[in-house]
Amino acid sequence: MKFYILTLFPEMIEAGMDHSIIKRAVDEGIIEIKAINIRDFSKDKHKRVDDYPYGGGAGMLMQPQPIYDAYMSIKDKLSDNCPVIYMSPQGKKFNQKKAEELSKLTDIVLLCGHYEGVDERIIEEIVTEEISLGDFVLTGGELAAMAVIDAVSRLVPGVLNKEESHMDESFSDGLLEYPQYTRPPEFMGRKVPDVLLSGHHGNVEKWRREQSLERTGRKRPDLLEK
Ligand code: 4G0
Repeated sequence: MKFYILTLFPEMIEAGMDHSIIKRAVDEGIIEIKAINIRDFSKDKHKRVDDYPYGGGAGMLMQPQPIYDAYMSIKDKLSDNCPVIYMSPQGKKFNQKKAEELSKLTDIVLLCGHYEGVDERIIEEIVTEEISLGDFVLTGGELAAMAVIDAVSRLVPGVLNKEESHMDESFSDGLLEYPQYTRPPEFMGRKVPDVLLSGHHGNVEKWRREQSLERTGRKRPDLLEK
């Protein structure tokens, strides 16, 4: 699976994806992450990529031409159905189901905006969908794009090893994870629940199910209503 990121800060993507599980997946050739610097496609003598909005108003916008040319520089390599995802607070809310859907594709393009976003004609011309992490504003789309790349990559077969991949079931049954404990059996006077030390697998399963339901109801009642 190959991710292409159109960005003004390719070093941010490269640094952010150069650790731990994602780094290992890249090194093993399971996923590929290629950041394309939009500024390289500026035709301005000062390499500018932003300008004032027509009609006035606060802030700057990313101009369409450098983004379009950056996209055209990779277009030949992309699969026919390849989505071009614009990370934006105006997008559809990202979730685990969307991550699963994207993990089945061969190529994904992610467009990262800065300032007040991009010229609307870029959205009309090349963007196929807008995705948001939630109702908050970042200084740029890079952190949001990296969150999507991480969430999608860990679902690609071979990215997680056997120990790492068990963790999933939590969100796939729509409930929050039950509380978990490791050694020592007592920490700061707080004991690990007896049932977990009992060795009775039936009781452990029952306790975990009850805990999942209880904390979903308490912390995320919206998940139970679904
Ligand atoms: C487009 C995504 C992109 C428009 C990107 C900002 C938050 C998210 C950006 C703007 C982002 C998210 C209108 C400020 C870049 N911030 N919630 N910042 N505006 O996923």
